Amino acid sequence: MGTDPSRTLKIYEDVASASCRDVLDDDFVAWAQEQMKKAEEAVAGEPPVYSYNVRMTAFSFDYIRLERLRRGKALDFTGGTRSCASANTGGTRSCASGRAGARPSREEEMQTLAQSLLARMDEAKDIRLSSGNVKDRHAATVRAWKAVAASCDPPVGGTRSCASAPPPFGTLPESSLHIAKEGEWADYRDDPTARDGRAIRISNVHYGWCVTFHMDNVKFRPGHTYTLRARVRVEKKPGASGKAFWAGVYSNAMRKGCGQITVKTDALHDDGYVWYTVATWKPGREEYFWIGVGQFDKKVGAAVESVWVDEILIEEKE
Ligand SMILES: [Ca+2]
Repeated sequence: MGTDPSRTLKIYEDVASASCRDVLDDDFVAWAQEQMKKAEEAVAGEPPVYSYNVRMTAFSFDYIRLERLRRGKALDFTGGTRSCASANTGGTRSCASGRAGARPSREEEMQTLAQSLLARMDEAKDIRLSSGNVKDRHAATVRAWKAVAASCDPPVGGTRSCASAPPPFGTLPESSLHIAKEGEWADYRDDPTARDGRAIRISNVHYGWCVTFHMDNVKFRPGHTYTLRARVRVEKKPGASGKAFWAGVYSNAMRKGCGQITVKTDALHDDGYVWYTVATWKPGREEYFWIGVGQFDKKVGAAVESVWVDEILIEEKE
């Protein structure tokens, strides 16, 4: 295991960040989850409080695993650890031999974890995922987990029964994206026209980068070129015209953009979803996707009612 004993885990550290993996790497988390399974078996037949204690101890490790999955982990373009069920783009990538079928798909694992964690929160009644200065994170994370848990018919212990085919490898649903000022700038909504029935609705009160996806957990092939696309629809405002939305990929390390688009209302034929290529770039460190309603004059207001994001798709260019 590659955990660094000299690094201290801080209380507000984001478990899905690259820096947190220096302290608690993926192998350690998998090992700890395995120990918890053994502990659960070991206390079978004991008073209920024993298994309760195991379930609650396991919560932390399952939480880390789910957050890393939800926010992009297992998007591995280097070929080593991708699960078979996710590697379904056009048949050009073969599954690693010996692993096929043995592991649940990324989506199935996320859904099972989300359902299990939410059930434990109901059981314990006093679990908080953040406190104090990041109070919004608790509610936002729970809402995102509920979206993951409900993404198909409930399959805990059973077979997943999605009506539609799994999305292409590299797809990240709206529940993987981060919302700033959730409830004010944007929120998660049901949307029958979204591929999976859910989307993020960005309201028209703020044109900053309301919704982001940090790519710390995506494993890119060094030196290769990738595209990031977003499936977006715009709810027009009658009689208004101007910038509908803008989106891009930004590098915190380089302090510059890696690609950006601005879409104007004139270019929109209707209110339906459209795939937009946001950026084509060679990934580096500390990069993230962002999207917001198009810039507007505060006196005049936005040119649209809202902007909806169904999912994003990261693909390696041949
Ligand atoms: Ca969606």
